[in-house]
Amino acid sequence: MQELQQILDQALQQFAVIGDEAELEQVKAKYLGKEGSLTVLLKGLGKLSAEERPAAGARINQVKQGIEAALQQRRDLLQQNKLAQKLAAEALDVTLPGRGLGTGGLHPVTRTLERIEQLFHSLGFATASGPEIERDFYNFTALNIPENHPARAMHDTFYIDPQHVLRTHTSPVQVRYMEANQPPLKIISSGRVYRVDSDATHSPMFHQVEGLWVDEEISFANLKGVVQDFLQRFFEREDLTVRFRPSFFPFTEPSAEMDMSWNGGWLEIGGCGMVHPNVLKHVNIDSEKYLGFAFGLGVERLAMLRYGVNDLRLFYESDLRFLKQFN
Ligand code: 2NL
Repeated sequence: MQELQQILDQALQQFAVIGDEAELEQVKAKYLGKEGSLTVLLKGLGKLSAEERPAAGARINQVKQGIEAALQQRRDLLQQNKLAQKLAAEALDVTLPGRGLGTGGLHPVTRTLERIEQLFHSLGFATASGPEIERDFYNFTALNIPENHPARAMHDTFYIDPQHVLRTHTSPVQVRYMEANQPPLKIISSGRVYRVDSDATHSPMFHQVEGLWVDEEISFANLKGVVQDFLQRFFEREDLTVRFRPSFFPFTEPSAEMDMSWNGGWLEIGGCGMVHPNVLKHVNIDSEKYLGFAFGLGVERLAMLRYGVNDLRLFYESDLRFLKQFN
């Protein structure tokens, strides 16, 4: 029984220096495994006399319990240490300064649209808006572009179904507004428009702003004054002038292309004209009593000129290196 005490002492000593859980389980086998020293002693009980057997058995079991208790204690300790290490490694320093949130910013085309609207509001224009999926009637027919007119093909329109298109200009918004309101009307409509077209200077989706002023005495002179005033303010150039060249649009008569002075030359900036009497008739406005002017400007074009961007596609590539420069 001297031997039992030695086994217990040895086991406790060995357990006390083991730092690894797997190793601990291996060492356990040395005592409690199939060939373990305690197991061997237990098996040997059979050789003892019936009188000796109960006391010896009790002693061996006592030592066995001692070893198992020491083993469990060591296991708990190793697990505690492991947890403590993990917590230390993953500790958060709550006193560190935050990383901050990205503040984001407005797209240059959105900024340009907001600037355009603000300037026209200051000139007394209200804003009208309408659907991007538009009925054939509002996009074409009401604008004096009849069935089978080449303009419908000219626009290279995205058709939703035979009666509905992605609007090819913002004019249908103004048609709807004229339908619902009586003159005097002084509005702009701006937003996305769509045409089947894609290269360095054309995107299948782009933005337009159109203006419309309908009243009893409205002239080309008013039109030129409004457009020039707007462009001067938009580009912050008081010396900027506007030039009209005769042109054709089905929805205006007479019609003109608008150029503005730029670096000693002229730059085409949009189109305009006096609202065609047929357009007024479609919305039940008395074309004998009222007349109006209308114009259209390309928003991307204005943004490119103002910001010095040379490729339209940059606006639609979502490259933050480009977009961040505007905020
Ligand atoms: C361009 C040309 C233009 C209009 C748009 C218009 C709208 C109504 C009636 C008559 Cl409701 N006209 N809009 C008129 C002339 C030209 O846009 O080059 N846009 C970028």
